[in-house]
Amino acid sequence: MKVYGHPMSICTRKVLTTLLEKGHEAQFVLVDLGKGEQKHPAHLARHPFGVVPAFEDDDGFVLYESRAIIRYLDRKLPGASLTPSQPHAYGLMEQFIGVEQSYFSPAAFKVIWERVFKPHMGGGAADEARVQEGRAGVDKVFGILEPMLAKQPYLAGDSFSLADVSWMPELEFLVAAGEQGLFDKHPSVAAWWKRIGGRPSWKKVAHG
Ligand SMILES: N[C@@H](CCC(=O)N[C@@H](CS)C(=O)NCC(=O)O)C(=O)O
Repeated sequence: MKVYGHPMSICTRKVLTTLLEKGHEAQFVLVDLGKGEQKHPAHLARHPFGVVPAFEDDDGFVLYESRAIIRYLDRKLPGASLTPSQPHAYGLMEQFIGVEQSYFSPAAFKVIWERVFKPHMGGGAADEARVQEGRAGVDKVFGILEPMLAKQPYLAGDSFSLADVSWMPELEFLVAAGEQGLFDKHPSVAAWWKRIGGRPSWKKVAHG
């Protein structure tokens, strides 16, 4: 198996975490975003939208979109399932993958871009209005998660699932962006992040 991506990419990190959770090794092929390699013809042949990650299975099957890839890996690979079989838990997992994509990620990315990626790329001063907008969006999402995570340890219920995996990269970058205060305001969200962020898979993806 091959993963084409970048180690700092939020979406690539979801795929790498899933592979580690499943105990499976894949070849990592760097697509250097700093050099614009995601727009080169060789990568566009794998991912027509010119972003990362892309994935290639041993039989040559190619897939893109991080959330599709993690569902595929969980279904295909042996090891503990990251998809609950109980219908309510399954529904919650899908709901929170959707919440991450539709509400959390757009808000969190505003903060992460302005505070982490933009300075890293020499993009100049942060747009503080955009940071505030993103912060308000994250605060709203955390406020919705808070009462639920006060009653259950993971997004889908009692067990860790692909839903938790899909939130991990942005949670880590929010802390790196100096937003620990947003977690402190929502103690059950903070406890959940501590629980999932302490998993060996995530520690390896984020810190090597
Ligand atoms: N919906 C896609 C998003 C992919 C995406 O936006 N990837 C970013 C890195 S996390 C990227 O390649 N950015 C480079 C660019 O936009 O040119 C997924 O989940 O895989």
